[in-house]
Amino acid sequence: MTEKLSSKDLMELENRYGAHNYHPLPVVLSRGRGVHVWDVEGKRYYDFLSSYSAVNQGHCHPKIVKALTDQAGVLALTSRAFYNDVLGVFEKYVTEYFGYDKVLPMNTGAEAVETAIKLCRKWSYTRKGIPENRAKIVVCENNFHGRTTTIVSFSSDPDAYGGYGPFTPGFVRIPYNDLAALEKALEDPDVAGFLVEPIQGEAGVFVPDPGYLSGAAALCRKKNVLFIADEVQTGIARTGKLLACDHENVRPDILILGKAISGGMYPVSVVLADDEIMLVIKPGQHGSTFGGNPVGARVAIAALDVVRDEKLAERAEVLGELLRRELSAIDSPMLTLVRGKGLLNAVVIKPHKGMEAWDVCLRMAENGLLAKPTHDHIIRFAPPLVITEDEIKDCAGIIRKSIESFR
Ligand code: IF1
Repeated sequence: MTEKLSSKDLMELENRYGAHNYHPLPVVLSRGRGVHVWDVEGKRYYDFLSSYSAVNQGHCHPKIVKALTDQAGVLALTSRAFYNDVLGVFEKYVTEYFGYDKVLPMNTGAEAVETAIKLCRKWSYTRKGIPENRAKIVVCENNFHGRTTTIVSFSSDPDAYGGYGPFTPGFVRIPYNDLAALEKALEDPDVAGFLVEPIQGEAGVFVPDPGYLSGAAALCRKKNVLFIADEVQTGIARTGKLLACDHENVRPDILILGKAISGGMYPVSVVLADDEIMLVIKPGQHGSTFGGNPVGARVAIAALDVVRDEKLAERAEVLGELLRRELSAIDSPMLTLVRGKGLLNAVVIKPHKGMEAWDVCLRMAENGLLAKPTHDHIIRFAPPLVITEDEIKDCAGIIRKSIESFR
C-alpha cells in the first residue's frame, strides 16, 4: 500500500467488504494514547467510550505495550496441552488480586459468561443435587452478557436474539433491581444461580438501588444459589471501586471479568471462584486454544498493576462525581437525566426539533469528543480512568457546548 487512504475511503472499504453488523460513528481512528485518539486526518479526540470500558488504563499504556511486545517475541502460544512459564504466575497474581482460590482464563467476555454458566450448572448437579438437565439460572430483564447463542437465548432485546433461535433453555428472567421478584424466583428448588450485572451497561447505565446487590447476594446464600456477577463492563476500577460489587461489600460466588483486565490490549477474560465450585470442572471438560496464553497472561498482569499503581479506582470515584456535577449543570431541554457511578455514566437525551442523541454525538465529535448513543436516546460517558481533573472540565465544556448548540 503506497497511497494513504482517507477516512472516506476507509469507511467505504468497511461498508463494501465487512458484514453490516455495526453502525459506527463516521470517524476513522488510526492512533491512540492515554485519553486521546486521532483520526486518519490527524484530528484529535477525547475518547469517552474507552472501547466499551476496555481501555480503562488509557490507550497504548506504555507498561502494557511493553508486556505485550516483550512476551510476543519470546513465546506467544503453547495451548494448554503443555504448561507455560507465565500462566501459573498470572493465576497466582489474579487470584490474590481479587481474593479467590482459583481462576479459569478465557479470551472474550462472552466466553467467560459461558464458562460461568457451565460451572454453575455442573456445580448444581454434582454438589447441590439438582437432577441432571433441570438447572435454572435466573437472569434480569434488559441484561447484556454477550453474543453467543446461549447468551442471547436469555436476552430480552429483539436485536440481540431475533432470528437466532432455537434457543438454549434453562433461564428464567425477572425484573432488574427487584428483590421481591428474585425472592419469588428462588422458591424454585431447581434454581442453581443468579447471573447479574452490578450496573446494567447496555441497558443504559442503569444503577440499581442501594442494597440491591447485597440483598440479592443474601437471598442467594439463603437458598444455596450461586451469586454470579458479570463485571465484564463494571469491573476493574470503572465504577470507583475495584469491582462494582465492592460498593456493597458483596463477594460473588462466581466473578466474571473481561475487557479492562487487559487494558484493551489483547482479549483476556477470566472466571474466578473458590475450590468447591471451580474444581467441579475436570480435565477435558472445558477450555480454549488461546485461554491462558503467555501474551494474554503477561498483558493482564501489567494491566492490573497499572490499575493499582495509578489508583484508578480512586480516580474514577472522585472524577466521576466531578463529571456528573458538571453535566448536571448543563442547561438544555435535550438533557433530561444524568446517572452513573464512578466514570461509568450516561445522559438521557430528549429529542429536540428532530435532533436526537446521534446528532449530539456527531456534534461532539466535531468538537473533539467521541461518545456513542445506545438505545437511540442514551449517551454513555466513560473516559479512560487516567483522565485528569482539568481534562474532565475541558470535556464537560465540549459536551455543554455541543448540547447547547441545539436551540
Ligand atoms: C458489542 C454494550 C458495552 C458486557 C457484559 C459480557 C460482555 C459485555 C456486561 C461480552 C460486552 C459489549 C460488547 C459490544 C458492546 C458492549 C457494550 F453496549 F453492549 F453495552 F460494553 F457497553 N458482559 N459488552 O457489557 O463481552 O464478548 O464482547 O468481550 O459490540 O457487542 P465480549
